[in-house]
Parts: sequence; structure tokens; C-alpha cells
Amino acid sequence: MSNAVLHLVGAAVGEGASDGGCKWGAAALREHGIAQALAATGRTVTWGDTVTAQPMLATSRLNAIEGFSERLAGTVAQVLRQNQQPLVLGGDHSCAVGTWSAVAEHLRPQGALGLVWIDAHLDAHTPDTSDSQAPHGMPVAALLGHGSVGMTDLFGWRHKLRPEHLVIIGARSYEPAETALLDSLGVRVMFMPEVLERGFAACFDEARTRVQAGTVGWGISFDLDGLDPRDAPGTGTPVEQGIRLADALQVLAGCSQDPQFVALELTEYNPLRDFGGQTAQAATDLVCSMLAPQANALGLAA
Ligand code: 4U7
Ligand code: MN
Ligand code: MN
Ligand code: MN
Repeated sequence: MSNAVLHLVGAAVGEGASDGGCKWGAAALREHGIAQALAATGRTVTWGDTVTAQPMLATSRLNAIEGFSERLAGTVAQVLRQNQQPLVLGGDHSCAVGTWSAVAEHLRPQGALGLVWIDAHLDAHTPDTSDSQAPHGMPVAALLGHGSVGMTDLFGWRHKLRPEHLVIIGARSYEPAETALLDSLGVRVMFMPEVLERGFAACFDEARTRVQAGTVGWGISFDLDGLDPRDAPGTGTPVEQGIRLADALQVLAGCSQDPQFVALELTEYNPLRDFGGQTAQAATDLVCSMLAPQANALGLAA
């Protein structure tokens, strides 16, 4: 669906993180001109509804995220039914539950979903293991079928993602309970030392091959804190020594041109920490690189 209409969905959620600033991320990126920048690459772009988390209607933070996930999933499913390509703009990373549950539900009649997860963290906690109890640290576990039923069982079924169809790239801050879960399931994690040693290009290449094997569609969930904080300081939980923006721009250029590429999600942009708009520009450049109709639309090597 490489030339499909690109449908931007705002995920106004910050309740999943300890610092709620990501709630304003999608609105700030819109203000920054992300849609115009995408249109300038040659894509047809439309803004859909922004889905907003409503903590006052919930009984707890987790419950707020459960309700939000269901509504975001409904919106993304609708975009896919119209044969449009979703770009979900976060928002804290708890939005991944809604986004990828909807993509999995959409693909289900044909087959399985593949997912590349770029992040400084593993996001593989459950409410039983998380010290912070922050839902944005839980979406990987939920998609793999572990955690609160309100997050694992959207659309009435569990295991939206098979362990062998997921690759995590860039991890460098995590807790033992997370590696224990992912190890027990056999998830391929490319920790940051491996990325620095082999290079992001070789890692992404392997990741793409893995998530394409045995699946009918794949996508990328990009947590901006996967990038090095020198390039993207405006995020909720920055961690030193990440993927450099220049590498990401070059390696990911045109990745959405793969006929099996279904959706992209960009999360954890926190405008309250983005003095001067450096991170808004990094985020804009990144999505333009990935979603450009030709890999060289931005003058970048394929
Ligand atoms: B993000 C953390 F303890 N693991 O659970 C937690 F370090 O979506 C961080 O990747 C989670 O930004 C980060 O609170 C979630 C913490
Ligand atoms: Mn994350
Ligand atoms: Mn992260
Ligand atoms: Mn974060």
C-alpha cells in the first residue's frame, strides 16, 4: 500500500507515562507542519481525528489507557478499512497497544503481523512486574499477550504479535523482569552495543527480514528515545548513547515502499522538553524519510 493515502492519527495520551508531556506531542507536530512536510515528499496526506485519553472517565491510570487503547484501535481499524496507510503520532508509547492491535485485527484474515520496535527501552513490563506502574512501559508485553486483559484482549482475542514476528532495536535501559519475559518467549532484541558494533543498517536489514518472514504485513513503532539524546532531546525518558539521527534517516529511507509495509507509529515526542523545536524537526525528517514515495525523494541514498 505504498501509494495509499497517508492518514495521520493523533494519539493525545500522556497518562501512560510519569511525565505527561507527550499528551501534547501530536498537536505540536501538527503545529510544526508535519503534514505539509509529508505532502512535499509527494504523498497525499489527510489528518483524521485525534484520539484523546480521558482520565476523568476512568477508575485508574491503567484503566484510562485501556479505554484509550480501545478507541484508538477503532480509529486505526477504520483507516485500514478505507485502504489508507495510518501514521499514528504519539503520545506516550502506550498508544502502541491500540495501533498494533488494530493492524493485527485487520491482517488477521490473511495472516500475521510483523513489527520492528525501535526504542531505548523494552516496554515489556506487566502490571505485576513494573515498579513505576507506567503503562508506556508495557505495550510490548501486552501485544505479546501478557498484562491486563483490557490491553491484551482488544477485539476479543489475545497474542496480537507472535514472538518470532517482533524485533526490538536500540535497547539500553531495562529491568530484569523484561529480559526474563522476552528471553522466555525467544524475542530477538538488538541491544545498543550490537547496534554500535554492526551498524544500524545491518541491524535494520536483519530485523526487516525477520519480521517479514511468515507475516502478511509489517510496520515500525518508533519511540523517539531510541535516538541519541543529542539528536532528539525532546522526549519523555532520554537515555544516552542511542541511534544517531543521520543513520536512521539514511537506513530507513523509503522503507514504507515495501508492498507489505502497513503502518508507522512515532511516539514519545514531548514538546515541553523540546526547546527550539530540534526534536520536532527530527521527528518530521524521520517520518518523511520513511514515508517518502521514493527512497531518494529527500536526496538520501536508498
Ligand atoms: B517507553 C521503565 F523503569 N522501564 O517501566 C518503566 F525505566 O515507552 C521505563 O519506552 C519505561 O519510553 C519507558 O517505567 C517506556 C523504567
Ligand atoms: Mn517505548
Ligand atoms: Mn523508550
Ligand atoms: Mn519514553
